[in-house]
Amino acid sequence: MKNFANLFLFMILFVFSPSVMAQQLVCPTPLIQQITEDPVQSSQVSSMNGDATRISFSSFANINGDNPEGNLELYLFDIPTDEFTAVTSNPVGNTGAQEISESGNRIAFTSKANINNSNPDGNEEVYLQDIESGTTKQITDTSGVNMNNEEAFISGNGERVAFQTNVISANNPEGNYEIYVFDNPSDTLIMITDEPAGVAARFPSLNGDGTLVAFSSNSTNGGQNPEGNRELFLANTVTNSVLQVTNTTSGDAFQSTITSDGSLVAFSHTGNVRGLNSTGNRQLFLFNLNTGDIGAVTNDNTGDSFVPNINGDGTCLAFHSNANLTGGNPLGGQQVYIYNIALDAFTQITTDLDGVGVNGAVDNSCSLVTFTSNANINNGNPDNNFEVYLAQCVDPDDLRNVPTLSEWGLIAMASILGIVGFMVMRRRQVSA
Ligand SMILES: [Ca+2]
Ligand SMILES: [Ca+2]
Ligand SMILES: [Ca+2]
Ligand SMILES: [Ca+2]
Repeated sequence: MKNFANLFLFMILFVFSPSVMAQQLVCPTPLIQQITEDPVQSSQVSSMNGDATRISFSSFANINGDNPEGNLELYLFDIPTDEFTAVTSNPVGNTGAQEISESGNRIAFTSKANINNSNPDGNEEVYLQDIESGTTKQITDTSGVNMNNEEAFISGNGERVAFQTNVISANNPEGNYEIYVFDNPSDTLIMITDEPAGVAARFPSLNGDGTLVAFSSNSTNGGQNPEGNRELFLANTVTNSVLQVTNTTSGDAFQSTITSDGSLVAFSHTGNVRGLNSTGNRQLFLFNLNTGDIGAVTNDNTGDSFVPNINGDGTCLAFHSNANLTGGNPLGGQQVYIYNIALDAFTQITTDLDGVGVNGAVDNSCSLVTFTSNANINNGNPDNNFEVYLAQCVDPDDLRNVPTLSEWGLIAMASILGIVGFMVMRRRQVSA
């Protein structure tokens, strides 16, 4: 089936290649594949490993009959075999925010379910799932009403998990939001932030080995952030130091994402970071740890850009935005984009306006992007619940080695392959 799909992709790209702009990646809308399909129950927050063989996501749907209760469960989708695996299966309690490691060996997630009878109080705990062995390790074991461990983020090698917590403990008597990192080989927790009441450290992200932790905090940082707005910080667990990356007078830092080698940190901020955002839109920036430079990814006053997700190799990043970044989003829909760093070029992945495209993740080839959307993409989601998708793109360099055939012959072949591809894709049903 994948061979047909790839051949179809190849042919379509060839037919359209004369119109390809030199500095743009190619990602025509028909190449978006719908992964989940349910008439009612939504799936959310897909994440993909670096070589694009595995997608993790959470879903209320009863995929493969594993979730008749319709609570939120964690699933794994294997791209080469088109198979779903239920990672969690609980009668009650939602299992949500999750991320698969770049190496694809583990998934970090948070859950309010009573997994292995170890969370009877039902607050949100952090877990580490080993995919090959199927074992689930509980990282936090806490209790307390409205005390939760959230925003689990896994290192590229799957050995460390960062999260935010507002649980009251001896280390955090105020119960403000602090960042911790769990080190799996040593089975220990590392406290990254230690702030007083009123300060919230949030949205952690990790590099490949988990020694660098980026996060957003409104800490005054010993007078270096006197306004107490949310700035981006970068902690190093080897040198035990924390760098304040941004220094703005207003606006806030939100989510960030780090390359495997830790050399680049992409982040979103509404402040005028280094004079690059005078309009105060939510923009994306790239911080180069080696040079100290910060460059603008988006510099656009037509909308806001959210949740950057850089690939491990640091060649491109996925995000969603309601800005009109390529001219293809004049009505301001929430669309998924990828940004190629070397080409300094955006590709708009989604175009539909009857729903949003959000939370993109891109592989190391910059050619496969998973995301979720409630739009009726390719007429496969008329009920407008959230589904998981996989978009396939191709680098323009790949087009140069294509042999020449007549254009009409290609269109005929592409049409035939398209019909086959369509039939195959329609067979990919998520059992209700
Ligand atoms: Ca269930
Ligand atoms: Ca608990
Ligand atoms: Ca504290
Ligand atoms: Ca500041």
